[in-house]
Amino acid sequence: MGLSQAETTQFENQGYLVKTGLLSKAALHPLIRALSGIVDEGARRLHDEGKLPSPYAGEGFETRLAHIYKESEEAGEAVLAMIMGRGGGQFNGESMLDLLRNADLVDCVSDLIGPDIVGASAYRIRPKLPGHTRTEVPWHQDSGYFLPHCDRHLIVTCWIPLVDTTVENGCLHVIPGVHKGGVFRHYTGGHGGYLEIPGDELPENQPIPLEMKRGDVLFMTNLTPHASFVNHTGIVRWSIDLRYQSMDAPNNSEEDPETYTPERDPVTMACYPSEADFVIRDSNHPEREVTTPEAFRELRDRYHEAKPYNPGRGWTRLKDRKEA
Ligand SMILES: O=C(O)CCC(=O)C(=O)O
Repeated sequence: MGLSQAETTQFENQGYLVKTGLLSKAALHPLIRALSGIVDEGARRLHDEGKLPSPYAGEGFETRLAHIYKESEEAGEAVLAMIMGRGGGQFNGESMLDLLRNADLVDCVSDLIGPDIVGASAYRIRPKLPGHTRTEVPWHQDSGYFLPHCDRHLIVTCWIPLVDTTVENGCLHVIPGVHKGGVFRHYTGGHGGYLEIPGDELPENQPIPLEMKRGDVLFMTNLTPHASFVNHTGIVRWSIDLRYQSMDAPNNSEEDPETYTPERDPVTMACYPSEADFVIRDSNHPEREVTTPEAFRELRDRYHEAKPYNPGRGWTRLKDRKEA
């Protein structure tokens, strides 16, 4: 299907695009089933250990983790850690790779960055629990997390809700039309431990809340400011965010994590060296594509265990900020 000319123009001008109904139920279901399986495993274990009075087995994907957290914050946090560990990219099962390689999704990405595509290392799973303030994500641009020599490259974030999202349950908000102005100053130690652009340093353009249905996909640039706020409903606002870049942008897809050391010149590094990038499409060398769950898991685990050096960007701590 891909994107129409009008859609790519909207993306280029506004820095974001919501493509409605892109992903079918069948495309999302295996990941939802796998995530439900992790919640089930955690709930049963905590119940067996006497840490949860009920495993809430009768509850569905949207409500089970919310019930667990409401019953016991400690149990809820334990299940969250099973899903969001390793900075959010812990789950590296087959259904994640299948979604990362989903042809409808990647065709749209290809219309934005070209035919040869690398999956950018940081993908995240985000169960935003009712009333859980730590999973509010403050204003930032994804480039705030990437090394500065990558600022001129387009790295596309695909934000994919796994339930319908609304202002009430903590949908994503974006600031449109400011992605051509470079990277704003970010600070470390923001809300929830995330990077943060403080309110008085944000551009003046009005933020837009993006209410989306399951199946819709938001495409945004690495320079599009975005944030999400507290979930005031009783369901879990599940979403994932995946990232893609052109093969021409710096990446570590063919590199050894051990080559990432403090002695190495940062401008030779991948944009986000902490995790493994992986080839999604290579028109000249399709054999380089990561297509099997075994290869995907092995690559992600190898990087995780090696803990490659990431020099970061040296942002100031929020508490040391001097008012402008
Ligand atoms: O899903 C959210 O609440 C935040 C997502 C986000 O910050 C991102 O995709 O970079």
